[in-house]
Amino acid sequence: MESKKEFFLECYKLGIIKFGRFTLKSGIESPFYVDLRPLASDPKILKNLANYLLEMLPLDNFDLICGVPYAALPMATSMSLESYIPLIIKRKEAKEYGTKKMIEGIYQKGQNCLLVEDVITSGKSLVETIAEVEQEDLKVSDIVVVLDREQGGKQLLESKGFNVHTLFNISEVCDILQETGDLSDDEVNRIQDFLQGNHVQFEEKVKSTYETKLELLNHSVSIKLLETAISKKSNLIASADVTTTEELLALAEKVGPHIIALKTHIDIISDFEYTKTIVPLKALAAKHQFLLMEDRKFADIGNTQELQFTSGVFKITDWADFVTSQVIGGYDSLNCFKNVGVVAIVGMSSKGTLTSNNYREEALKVALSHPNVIGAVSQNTIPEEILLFTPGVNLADSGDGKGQQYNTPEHVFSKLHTDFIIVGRGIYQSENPELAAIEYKNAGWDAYLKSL
Ligand code: 5BU
Repeated sequence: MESKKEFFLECYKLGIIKFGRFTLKSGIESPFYVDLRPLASDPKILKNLANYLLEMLPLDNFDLICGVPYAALPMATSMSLESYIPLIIKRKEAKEYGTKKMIEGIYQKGQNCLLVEDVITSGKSLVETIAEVEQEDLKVSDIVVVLDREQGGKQLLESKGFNVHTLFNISEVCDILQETGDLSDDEVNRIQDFLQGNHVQFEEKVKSTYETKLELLNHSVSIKLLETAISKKSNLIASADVTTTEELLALAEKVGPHIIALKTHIDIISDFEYTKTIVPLKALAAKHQFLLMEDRKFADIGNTQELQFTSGVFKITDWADFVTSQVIGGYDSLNCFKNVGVVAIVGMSSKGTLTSNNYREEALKVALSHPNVIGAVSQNTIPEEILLFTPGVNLADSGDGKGQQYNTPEHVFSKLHTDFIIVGRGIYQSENPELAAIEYKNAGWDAYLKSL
């Protein structure tokens, strides 16, 4: 092979680095812009690149190769072809249907996976990718990078104990291009100045403990929920989607000690009578110290919601500690829920839901600004100012054949930073609902601790 310098110049000819003034994603103005994707369009260069990268590495250490999507995918593929180390593919987003797998390909737990990245800046996407690969019980010890922008990412990863191998860094690239006359001395100085002042730090998002949230939040229902979670070491809400008073009370009695709240769909109880259903239910809630969450999903104008909340046979206002509501009726439609907490429906768990990015963003604005709102139901992370409730949790199934999509407690805590999991059929349809509640309580608590 030619020298590394000659090889770089060949790559440079493909237009992978541009000099001038560029505004980066972060808003920072940079004197250079790097895009290594053109390398994949020249087969000879791509093959040589793979071999240069492989040459730097202790290849015996790796069972698998994985590229960080998307630019590094062809590089990882070529490295796999040249080295016969099997390739796995990391998705950018989990599959919408079925398994929610983040990694495709054949692999076994405990295998060591080499990560390939095209450009390293802050190290953010690598840190995220590593977490996702480790989530599949794979190990990561080494990362190979084509170009280091020398903005702190390499040091960050090294401080976390990873070996980071870089083929080129921006300083040596500047030297080469200064030598060939492609870059003037002035330009080189400008780049050096930029690099000195631009070590990008990114905030690794950490999940707050229930104790921290307790200090942060002040709605009485949020406080009660958090205090109950801490004292019971539970973040479990059981969804009692049963259809008779007898089943409802029996379930509440069994799971009561292990949950922080019981979620009802009170309108599915066929023999509902306030005195026979609600009075004993409230007694059980007091006995076992759990809150009552009525999953009414109000979705009307304020006046109608107020009537649905206070009147009819259910008189939800008299007994529920908190209720769910759509926010489709707008901010004012939530004004009537003065004496309870509101959990706003921001995103739904069902396949094909219309709660798109755009909708969720607007729904969150309402939720975050309304004083009655204590939290949101969503399948995405939300700001810390309100609590996140996540249904669609099941340890055994990935769906129900009717559109429900399930995740594990582990997934919703580590990925969504949820606060509370909601489990329905996983508990009430189990042969022993009490044992199932304990299992979900423990799984939820372990996942919470792990996510901190
Ligand atoms: P499951 O049996 O664990 O699938 O029950 C989930 C419960 O959560 C059920 O009562 C639903 O009405 C509720 N739910 C949901 O599953 N997904 C959502 O997005 C919303 C509510 Br909002």
